[in-house]
Amino acid sequence: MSRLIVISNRVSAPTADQPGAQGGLAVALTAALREADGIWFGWSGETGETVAPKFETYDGVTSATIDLPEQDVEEYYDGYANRTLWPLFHYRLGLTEFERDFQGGYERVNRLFGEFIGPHILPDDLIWVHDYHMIPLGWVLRQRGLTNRLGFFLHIPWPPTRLLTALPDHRRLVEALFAYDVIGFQTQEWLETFHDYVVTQMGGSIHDDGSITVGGRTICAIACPIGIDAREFIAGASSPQAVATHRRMIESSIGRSLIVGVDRLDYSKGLEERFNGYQRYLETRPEARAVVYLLQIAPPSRASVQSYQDIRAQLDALSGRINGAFADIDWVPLRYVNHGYPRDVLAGVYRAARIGLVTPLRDGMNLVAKEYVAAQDPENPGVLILSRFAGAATQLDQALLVNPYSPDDIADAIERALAMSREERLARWKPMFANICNEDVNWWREQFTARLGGA
Ligand code: GDG
Repeated sequence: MSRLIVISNRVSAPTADQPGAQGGLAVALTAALREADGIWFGWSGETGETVAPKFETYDGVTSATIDLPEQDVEEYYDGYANRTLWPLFHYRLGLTEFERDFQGGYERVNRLFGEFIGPHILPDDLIWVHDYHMIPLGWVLRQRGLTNRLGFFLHIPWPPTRLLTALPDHRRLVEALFAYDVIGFQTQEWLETFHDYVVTQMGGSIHDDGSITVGGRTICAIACPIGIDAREFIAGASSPQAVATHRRMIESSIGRSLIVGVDRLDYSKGLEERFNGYQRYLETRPEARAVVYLLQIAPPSRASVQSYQDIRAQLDALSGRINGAFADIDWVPLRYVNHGYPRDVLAGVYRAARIGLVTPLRDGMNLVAKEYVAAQDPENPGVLILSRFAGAATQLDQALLVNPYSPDDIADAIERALAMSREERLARWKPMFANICNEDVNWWREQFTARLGGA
């Protein structure tokens, strides 16, 4: 069996300092790495001169991290990854910054990764690179003479060709993807958008078996939706911490229905639009006031980037206005919380919520939607309201699908969800739950690595 090498911007394998599993991706990949005696490479999150990777083996999994110089972090991570590619790939041209220095830093850091990781790769290793931070890494490794099987998975959407062509040197970025043997997207839609670029901009051809040829090089491109670690999450939902949280939530919502949102504080998650939709609901259904409340958990992320500071300020103002306008002496319509909670606490919150409100404007997949479904009481499940622009909508099509830009659509869906019979809730929840259990994170990993291994 070949070793598996995983490379991503940050490493979330457990370490002695952080022994707990860090989410579904970490659980799935560490299990695979343990089995395949692999290594997970990435940035340490620290700034400093880049020297040889720091190796650490914990619980059978080896992680290896490097520090990056401050300027590199500014240009590669804050810059090209989070101020150029992230907004552009989420259809937000107006928020996208085009700086040549960012691109330079991005390519420099990818070369740096290649230089420091390259010597640790053995000829039979399977290499799996993750996400938009690392698109050129495969190409860098090929330049170093590597002939290993190389795979790449994009966790975020692939943008429409007309948006992507606004990126200076877009073709250079896409050409780099052809250094990989297998590339994976979250959904068929993103895969087809990629096909469109390849055909219209590169004169490539798409074959019936899904392979793509451009200028004599043929690679395999697949849609391979990521799942959650359903088993772990369901078990977590009946852990003592989850049960205690569930009780606490029920006690604090007597006579009221809880609507819950959980998201990194990111403009792609449609939080402003969600608050507007909820406000529309309160405005137009005065009889419903005081019998619902929205709990929005939104831990800040990427706080050094201006557009994230802006969205945070906008949400502070909007949540204040909603509460100021609608609250009563014994009722607050919106509990808006800017910090994170342990996963088991989240599971208890999800289970207590009559509605899971997940309304990203654009999302590669969205795991919160899947976690909400997984955490429900099988006898009395809540209702998932889901943006049709999340990758998850292709699998969770029994949710109430909404246009997240429309406050009326969101308000109507809230009304419908609150009135929904137990029978209909069960009929909608069951197939979604089955999907989450069948197409879980291990299924996703196996689908991808089977292709990568040449099966
Ligand atoms: C990218 C893509 C794709 C959130 N708040 C807390 C907390 N979270 C956890 C959630 C969930 C995860 O963070 C967020 O995952 P998402 O999938 O919703 O979104 P991104 O972070 O944008 O992820 C996305 C994903 O990659 C995987 O491919 O689905 O489309 O954008 O697991 O539960 N976790 C804890 N406390 C919190 O307060 N513990």
